[in-house]
Amino acid sequence: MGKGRGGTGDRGITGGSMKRRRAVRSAEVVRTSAGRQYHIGCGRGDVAPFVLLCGDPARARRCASKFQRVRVERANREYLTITGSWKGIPVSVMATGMGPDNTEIAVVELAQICEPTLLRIGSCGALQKGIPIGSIVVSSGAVRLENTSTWFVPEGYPAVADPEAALALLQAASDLKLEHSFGLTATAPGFYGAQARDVPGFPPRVPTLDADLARIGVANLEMEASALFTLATLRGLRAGCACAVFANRPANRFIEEKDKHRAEDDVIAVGLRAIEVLVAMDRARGKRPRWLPELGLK
Ligand code: R1P
Ligand code: URA
Repeated sequence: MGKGRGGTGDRGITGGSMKRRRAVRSAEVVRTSAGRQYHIGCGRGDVAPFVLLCGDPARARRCASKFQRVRVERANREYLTITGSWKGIPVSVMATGMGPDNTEIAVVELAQICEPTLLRIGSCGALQKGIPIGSIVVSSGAVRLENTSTWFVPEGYPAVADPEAALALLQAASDLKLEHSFGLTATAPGFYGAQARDVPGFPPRVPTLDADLARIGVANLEMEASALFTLATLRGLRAGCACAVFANRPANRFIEEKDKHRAEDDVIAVGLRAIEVLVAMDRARGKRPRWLPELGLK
């Protein structure tokens, strides 16, 4: 049967004897003997229907410290997943490590065990002079500067945020009275060359990239959103992204150490409040396929 697609998964018969039944692991959807996904180390029941994603495991722990109850903690490689509840809503936070390739693994493996809404609570560099360090950028979509997503869809395929997720993040930032912007993100496959940083000894091949993106109205640069949006759209999952601004590229400024935790707490608060808003949208929607403004929040 070709490469095993459409088969019964990762169990089979080896050795030609019906009596000698042994587990055979598929090389396509790889699970551990305990039935957990190979990289994220999570199995069915470990992850809540709402998952906050970030690169940094320390931010995931900071987020989980706000949960009322922690039920599951899984750590494998750079992936750290903590599941608990917040205001009575089951929630997970997952650190994926940095980059679109890590995000691909997270989204694909999560989708094997649940149908989550995925909200990235990241950090970014602002490309526009008027977007201050410490503020929040909510993504409407993302320019696919990375090529992880290109192994699934052609180059013209748009990486767009789910409208409910984007609206919930905007509502959250507004409810929390945080300075925020809404716009296009660009997702780079690196922090230095791919974001046109001028580092001695490592000149970027396209030194004008940041200014070029700014000129066409892109708000911010980070390293995960377009892979998240593309794969979520492909699989029919809701995904959104809010980032705390750590750099302002036109001003050549990076966030002070003393201000970083406050900015992280802000983006965590936006993610958690957005989940509350999404729960209210889902309640108002009932069995309708999607939420509309006329339904309000319940
Ligand atoms: C680079 O410093 C990292 O920070 C941003 C980038 O996307 C990249 O992962 O996001 P996180 O703060 O979520 O890791
Ligand atoms: N994360 C990025 O990817 N770029 C920045 O400039 C800041 C945070």
